[in-house]
Amino acid sequence: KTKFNWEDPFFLMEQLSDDERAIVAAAHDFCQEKLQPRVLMAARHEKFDREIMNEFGAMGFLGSTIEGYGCAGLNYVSYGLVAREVERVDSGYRSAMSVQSSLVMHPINAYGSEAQRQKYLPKLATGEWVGCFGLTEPNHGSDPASMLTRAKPVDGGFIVKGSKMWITNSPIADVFVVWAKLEDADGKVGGQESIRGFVLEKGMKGLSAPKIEGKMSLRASITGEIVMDDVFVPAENLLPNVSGLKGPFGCLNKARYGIAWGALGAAEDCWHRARQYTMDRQQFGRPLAQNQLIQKKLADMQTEITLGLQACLRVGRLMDEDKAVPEMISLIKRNSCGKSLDIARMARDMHGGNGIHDEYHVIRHMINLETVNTYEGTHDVHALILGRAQTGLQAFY
Ligand code: TGC
Ligand code: FAD
Repeated sequence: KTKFNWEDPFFLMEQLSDDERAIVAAAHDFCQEKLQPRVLMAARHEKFDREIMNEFGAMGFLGSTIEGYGCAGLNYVSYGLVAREVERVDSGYRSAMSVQSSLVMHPINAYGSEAQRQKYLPKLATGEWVGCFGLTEPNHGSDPASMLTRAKPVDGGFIVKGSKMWITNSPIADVFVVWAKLEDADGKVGGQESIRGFVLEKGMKGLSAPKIEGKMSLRASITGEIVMDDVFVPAENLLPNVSGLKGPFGCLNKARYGIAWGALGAAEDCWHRARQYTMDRQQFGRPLAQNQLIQKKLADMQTEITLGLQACLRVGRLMDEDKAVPEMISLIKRNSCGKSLDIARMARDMHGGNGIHDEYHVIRHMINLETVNTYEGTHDVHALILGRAQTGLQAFY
């Protein structure tokens, strides 16, 4: 007779192939054995351990959906399952992995020349090189079409000028995928269709990436600016096969999909910790978990996580069948982030005073999820994408 499994109510694991289950097991063990013991001090002291990128590389986590060039060639469901395991430990570690995979390796693979693929992908796959993705600017976040970064054609290449803000991995990056508007011969730029991708490299004259200090969220991930002060970029570093916002947005589709799985991993960690804590802690002569209010919160967490994971699996299967469209990804990115943030706040509350201490982990997830709910399109921007798709009415402008 079928029994209810409180941790996996709809038997998600049974819906996976043998290979996918093996990937979950390997990723889970790696994350719990190698990442979990480091995260408390990393977040407390705001230190990203660069070595983690090489360890991700050795596990096959970097650019894992790419075929060839030293990449694992996994399907999108597996990519999501790995993101969930990494983010069960910390959203910052998942960030480092998803930027490298979806926002740096994917555009080089999808929009780059064969020479660019050969040059960059193998070293990014092992973690020997770290990459970052520069779209957001100090004054242009939700509206990247208004970006001010410019590329001026010159003999043999381009002069790139501008600055990017809030860039994951930039202070330690070797490779910078940067989006800029290409000027015409008269020094003019058109609309979003003039946006092009450029691959910059550490050491180029005029390029710097200062760290942003004082982040209260995602402290185990390193974030910085990208400052481009008339950087000469050789012609062969232009990504030749895409122009317009569909270039960066094509990358964001992949990363947002991974975030949808990942955020639920963080939520699961909060749920499991809140359940255990309230079963162990006694108040008024009985476990906290014996109170109706506490059980309702646990039931709400279980419900949202279970439904959210089924949605991620469905979209992952559609991605693997090449049938997913961006609105589906907006729906799950928004749902997973918003629900996970609510769950983390609830778990923090259920831990009482202890909940504000980092050794109980829930407050770290909670403040991380504030970023996850904001980056890659805020919760409200994804609502507007979905609103536009069902009404045909543009609410952004
Ligand atoms: P819009 O008119 O909607 O579109 C312009 C062109 O882009 C195409 N497009 C897409 N293509 C592929 N995938 C998508 N998801 C696409 N969305 C749009 C569209 O078809 C059109 O192409 P074409 O050929 O017809 O010209 O552009 P808009 O300016 O109205 O955009 C509005 C809006 C708000 C939806 C968009 O700008 C948006 O999504 N804003 C959010 C910005 C964002 O997500 N930034 C993320 C920065 S990277 C980051 O946060 C990394 S954190 C990483 C980590 O640490 O994990
Ligand atoms: P704004 O766009 O100024 O938005 C502020 C508020 O206004 C939000 O609540 C938003 O929902 C709301 N809003 C905006 N427009 C509308 C509208 N039309 N209608 C209603 N409400 C609206 N970017 C990168 O390019 N690469 C990275 O690697 C990267 N990593 C990041 C790491 C961290 C830790 C953080 C915090 C951010 C990162 N980002 C990165 C930037 C991130 O994508 C942006 O912060 C995000 O897109 C929001 O842009 P913004 O901060 O400029 O906010």
